Amino acid sequence: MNNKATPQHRNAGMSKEAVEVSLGDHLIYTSSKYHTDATTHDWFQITALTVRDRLVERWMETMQRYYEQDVKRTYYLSLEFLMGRTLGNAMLNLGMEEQCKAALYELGQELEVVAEVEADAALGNGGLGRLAACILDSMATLDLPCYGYGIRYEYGMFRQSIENGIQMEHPDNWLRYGNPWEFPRPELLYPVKFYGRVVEYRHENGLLHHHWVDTDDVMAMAYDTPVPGYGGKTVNNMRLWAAKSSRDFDLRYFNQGNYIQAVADKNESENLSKVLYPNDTTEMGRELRLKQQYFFVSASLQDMLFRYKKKHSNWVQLPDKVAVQLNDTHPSIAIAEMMRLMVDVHHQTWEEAWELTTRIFSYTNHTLMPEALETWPVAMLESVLPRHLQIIYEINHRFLQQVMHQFPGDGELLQRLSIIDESGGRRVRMSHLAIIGSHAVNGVAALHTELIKRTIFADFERVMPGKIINITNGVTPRRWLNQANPGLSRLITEYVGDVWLTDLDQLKRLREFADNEVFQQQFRAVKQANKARLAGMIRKQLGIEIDPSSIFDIQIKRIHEYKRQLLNMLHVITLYNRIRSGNHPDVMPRTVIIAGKAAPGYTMAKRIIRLVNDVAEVVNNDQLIDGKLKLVFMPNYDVSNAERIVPAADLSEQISTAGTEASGTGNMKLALNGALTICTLDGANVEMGDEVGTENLFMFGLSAAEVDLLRRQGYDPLSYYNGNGELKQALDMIATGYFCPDEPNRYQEISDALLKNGDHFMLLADYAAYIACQDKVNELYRDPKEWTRRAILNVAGMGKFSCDRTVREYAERVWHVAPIEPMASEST
Ligand code: B1N
Repeated sequence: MNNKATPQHRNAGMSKEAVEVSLGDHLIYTSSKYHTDATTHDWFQITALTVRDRLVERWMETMQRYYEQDVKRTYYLSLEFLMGRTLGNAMLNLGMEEQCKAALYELGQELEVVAEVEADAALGNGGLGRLAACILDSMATLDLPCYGYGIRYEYGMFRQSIENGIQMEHPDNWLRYGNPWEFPRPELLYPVKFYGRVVEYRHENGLLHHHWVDTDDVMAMAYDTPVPGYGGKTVNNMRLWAAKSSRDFDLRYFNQGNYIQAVADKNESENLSKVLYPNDTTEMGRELRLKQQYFFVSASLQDMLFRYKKKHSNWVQLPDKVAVQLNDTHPSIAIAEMMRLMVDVHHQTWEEAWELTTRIFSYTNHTLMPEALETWPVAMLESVLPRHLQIIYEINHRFLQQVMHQFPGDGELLQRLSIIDESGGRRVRMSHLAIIGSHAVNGVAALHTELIKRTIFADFERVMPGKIINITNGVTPRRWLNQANPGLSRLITEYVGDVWLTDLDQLKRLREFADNEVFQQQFRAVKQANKARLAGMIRKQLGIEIDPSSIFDIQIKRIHEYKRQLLNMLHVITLYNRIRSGNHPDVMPRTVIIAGKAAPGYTMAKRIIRLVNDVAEVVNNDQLIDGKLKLVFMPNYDVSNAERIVPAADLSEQISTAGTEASGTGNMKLALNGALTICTLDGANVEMGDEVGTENLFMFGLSAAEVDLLRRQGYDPLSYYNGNGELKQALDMIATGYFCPDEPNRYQEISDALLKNGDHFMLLADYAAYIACQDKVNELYRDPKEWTRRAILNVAGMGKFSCDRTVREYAERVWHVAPIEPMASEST
């Protein structure tokens, strides 16, 4: 390497002694502390910096290599990156864990304790944000050039506590102790415009030009975080933008001598990156949210065009150097922004700009839920982004023109396809903009893709057949198996080698050991140890004693009616009634664990959390139950808690109404860690069944087609209620306040939702099948060998669900990018 500023790799075979020296240096020169004064936070900070130093070398080398080779880069635009903790992952990827552990030990510290004080980077709500994090991990591991672009929220996903059974939200001040992984780039600033008006003038060449003027500007400042791949050769960049007030904006007031107002306004513009919206699969049309979207999109596009311009003098090659993936519609204003930059700022013709734009962009759809499909009021766009609204009109006009030629005389088709929804208050449909402006649109599981093609995007499938494709989600086996479950990882490696870390299909070689008694025993011992550890956590955190030999029946995900935590509760109450009746001696001891956050404004979801806690209070303290059934609500579900809960699961609950969960990714993590799945035919569950054999899953309930048919025929929940004694009993207990005698009608709305208001998610229709399926779970658990055999077959069948496979599909089918071989090591 000829660049003198690039350090030589010092990390090759970094010894325990070298780590110790580095820790000592950072203790003095970074923390300015004596050994005896250092807090656990200090130890974390200096350990992170020691690891970071090694990362930075490879990061700079990677960036330089990309620059020199002028590679095609993929830009992953996402409003959410749910990264969790970084230290463990960074050590694993660099192969430094043993040395760090030993060096800290020499200094009197436990790595496990030190690592626990790292705050999660919780810049996401759930599956969509965690998928973005998994995709970055795979991109780096596969040596694919990638930049994650998003927002550096000052406050991430709220912290949840439970007080008297009720969810309380607390701000997530994750940056309070500093973030050792980020590099602020105060020099890397872009202006982002808002509001103002558009002036037109005719250029001397006769073309009409548009100027967006009198805007309120906010500056976007970059913070970079290294994203290492496994093996640590490629380290990509995640660039998150923070809002800074613009000097121009302030000056207007300063000049008027209004100092206080100027400083107050400065804070206001910095509110843009203050906090993550805590809504998962439900959209709220707030102006601040639209501004967040445009803020990071505008900064990211300016940044990528700036990078391109360093190597190119015209735009012809842009699509050969840039691919942009839109993580749902949240960043889809990027399509209008790219057109604006190309046409207004860089003076390309509309046709040239459109060709470039559609070759660059692609869009992932993550939901069919109508309430999650983003639309913005035309009036709001007109005020916040007036030029973009004009551009959207023009895109729409040209698109509809083309459809009109293709399908003459079908006015309704045009209305349905239009970006502008004219029914009841004019709104801009962002998914239509995203589809029209992209060359590929994908769903996230086979069933989901079929459904979007048949329902919400059926007209697009007709006018642009082939544009919608499926790319099934996946999860990174590095975090979700190797890091989260060292016991199982070691065991797997012992039997089939460690290639599974980067080639998860290798897990299929475990099939030959599924009947092997020694392997089964070892597999069970690992699960037992993980369950004991979780039982310890629950005892310590909640003071609840659970039986580590009971079935650990686990549902961890956002609380949402479509995910049907309530159906799970109906089963718990049914079990409770059966045990109390004394007529069911065959019920195996079971611990039902539920965790997840409810959006703060989602009343029904918060009510469900309260019900779980009320039921738990009654069940866990009933002498007649004699410990055979426990119900635990674990507060504050996040990535780090998931890493402890997932490895301890026997049973994974994936029970959404068929046709509602786009994919699910928790389903994959739990099965990968040896849980058996009880599930509906929804999302990626269907493909999990294909991979492991449906005989090795507990599948039940209506299919998506049956749900649809039943709804059309007229679904009557009362007929199920009246026809099933156990169901009636369970529902009556909820409705009459059995679990809340101090306020008997506390759950009236829950009962009404199911019995009077149509039971939209068809819990009652699926109840009997669910209970029958849980009975099979109960039976199988009596037979530990058979249970373990199936659990092994589940792990063995999870190869497909590595997000390395997911990313390879995007790379080949959507982004058209190839791995960039790292240079041979230059270590001395
Ligand atoms: O995306 C995940 C899927 O596995 C889940 O099935 C799906 O529910 C999830 C608006 C969303 N879809 N839509 C969102 C998140 C935040 C927001 O403000 C919508 N999340 C999903 C990954 O594909």
